[in-house]
Amino acid sequence: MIGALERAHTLVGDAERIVVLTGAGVSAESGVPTFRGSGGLWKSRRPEELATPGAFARDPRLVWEWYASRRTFVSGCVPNDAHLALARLALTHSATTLITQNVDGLHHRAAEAVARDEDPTGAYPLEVHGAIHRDLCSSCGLRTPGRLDVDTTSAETLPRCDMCAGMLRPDVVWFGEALDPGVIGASFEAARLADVCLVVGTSAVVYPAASVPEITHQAGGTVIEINPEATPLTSMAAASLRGLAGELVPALLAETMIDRKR
Ligand code: BJW
Ligand code: ZN
Repeated sequence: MIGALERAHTLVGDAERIVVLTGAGVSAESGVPTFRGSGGLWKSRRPEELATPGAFARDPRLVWEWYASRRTFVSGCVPNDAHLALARLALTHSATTLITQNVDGLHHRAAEAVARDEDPTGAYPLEVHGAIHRDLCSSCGLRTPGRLDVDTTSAETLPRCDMCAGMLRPDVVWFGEALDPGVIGASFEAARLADVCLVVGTSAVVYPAASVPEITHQAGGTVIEINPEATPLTSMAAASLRGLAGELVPALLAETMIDRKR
């Protein structure tokens, strides 16, 4: 374990360009449930059954119920030490690209907390799967801030667009839907140029996001993984740190940032 942390520390310390890909595990210690594994189910349904356009077309009330409860829940969660350490890295080391699959907004809030009176935008992540606190009109495509008090009593009470009265949905990317080409394109380009791709708390099974570390690896860069469990990426990782993001990310980056100041 100590060997892997030391190796990862050297790799990050020597890297000029760093890409970070995060998944649900980075927010687990903030209390946000992950998707897969124990506790990753919602009313015994798998994400693949609910996070689809077909599920929304069939039963928008059920899908809204899931998203409204998660939206309310994450609004009460706070960034943990992993989010904060990553925001500090992105603010102090401008050649860092933070990419998240999470829709919970906790990286944004960490950036704002760490930047204080400075500009936080350099630590805002590329959110490849969207944001749960925004709505998207399924008819006209307008994006608007989402409300917390979504009335999921019946299909008739679900939120409607102010502009066209079309049905609103959460502004997230479901299975079978295309990711924003600008956002995933920028992610792939950063991955191609990166010396190191640090992958934190993702099962790395959902594509195209899971291609990010593969692209860095194929382009000659190095992959470092932080996860309590092995993943499909483990075999290509130069260092696999087994443990919790809230402990290992600060342990890795605090030392790295001290070294960078020397
Ligand atoms: C900790 C921890 C702690 C716990 N510290 N770690 C290639 C091959 C096969 C399939 C495909 C392919 N390309 C595309 C597909 C299809 C599909 C896909 O990938 N399917 C696979 C599942 C088989 N992909 C898509 O459909 C994508 N769209 C697409 O490809 O479109 C093509 C297209 C082109 C043009 C026109 C039209 C279409 C879209 C994928 C969208 C995924 N959306 C979701 C829901 C978002 C909204 C919401 O939040 O509800 O995104 S699904 C869900 O999975 C969510 C997550 O972002 C994503 C990834 O999950 P994540 O983050 O990895 O979480 P978990 O739970 O899986 O893992 C947590 C990890 O944390 C675990 O490893 C734990 O061990 C660890 N952990 N505690 C550190 N404290
Ligand atoms: Zn509309």
